[in-house]
Amino acid sequence: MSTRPVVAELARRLARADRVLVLTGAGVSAESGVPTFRDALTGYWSRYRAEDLATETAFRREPVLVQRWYAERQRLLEKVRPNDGHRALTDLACLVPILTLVTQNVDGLHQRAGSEDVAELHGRLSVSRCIECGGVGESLEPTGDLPARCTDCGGLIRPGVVWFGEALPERALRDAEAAAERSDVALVVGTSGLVHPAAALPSMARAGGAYVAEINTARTPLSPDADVVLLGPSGTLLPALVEAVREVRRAG
Ligand code: BV8
Ligand code: ZN
Repeated sequence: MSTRPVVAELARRLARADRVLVLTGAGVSAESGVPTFRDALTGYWSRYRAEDLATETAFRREPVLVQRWYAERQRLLEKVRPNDGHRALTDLACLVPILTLVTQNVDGLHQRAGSEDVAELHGRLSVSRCIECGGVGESLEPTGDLPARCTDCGGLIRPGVVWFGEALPERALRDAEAAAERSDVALVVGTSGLVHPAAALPSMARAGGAYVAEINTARTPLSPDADVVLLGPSGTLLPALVEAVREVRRAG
């Protein structure tokens, strides 16, 4: 089914919206070459589930293994760039009065595309810190079978992400929930809707009266509660949506 009429209706709503919430997940970075969270465990890592590595328990039990996984993902980030979907969200922010960009991603690509004030619910992969003194900036790359340790206090070095079982950054979550409750339109882009509390934001937006549009290459558990589901890659659909908003504005 053509997405054109759905895009046109969504563009009309965006063009007259005061407040827009955008929630992104790993799918928005897929076209930059960043494996999505569910696809990140390939090759050597395919024997693990993300939930088994992205926890403090796993880290304390096998620090070298967990440091290796994050160090490999950090190295990948040095090779990738924002894609047209990231850039389209930066353009959209210039077309609506208040756009709140909330991401579950830890890759920093929204900021590299020019987005400002991004609410990073799950932290930032490129930041490493000591679990004892909180010192930042040291590499979490293990040396052989020895875990990476803080040169100041000898504590283990961890990635600056939010692990399962850890609380989300208070300010980011509070801003995200406030934006969800007050938004006129909510775009939910490239997320499987499986990780909480982020996954509750679209239903909070809907409860607050927002028009909820999901953009994804596949239907998800969030789809039934969305007003519209646009199936396709965000790197194509988001630029098309921004162009449609511009057309609505030109038509006046
Ligand atoms: C917490 C950092 C409490 C690590 C991540 C109910 C309420 C509260 C908590 C829970 C709850 N139920 C369960 C929980 C516990 C848990 C949870 O949600 N578990 C899940 C597995 C059921 N939640 C937590 O533990 C959270 N903490 O609640 O703490 C607390 C409170 C006070 C004090 C102490 C504790 C913490 C969750 C954060 C975990 N950390 N990341 C790391 O990166 O290693 S989450 C991780 O998943 C990534 O950040 C990722 O972004 C995120 C979500 O996944 P998605 O982004 O959706 O990615 P995914 O691969 O799943 O899907 C990709 C999608 O893109 C797909 O739909 C695909 O179709 C689509 N796609 C692909 N290509 C494209 C595309 N779409 C468009 N275009 C394309 N080209
Ligand atoms: Zn330290």
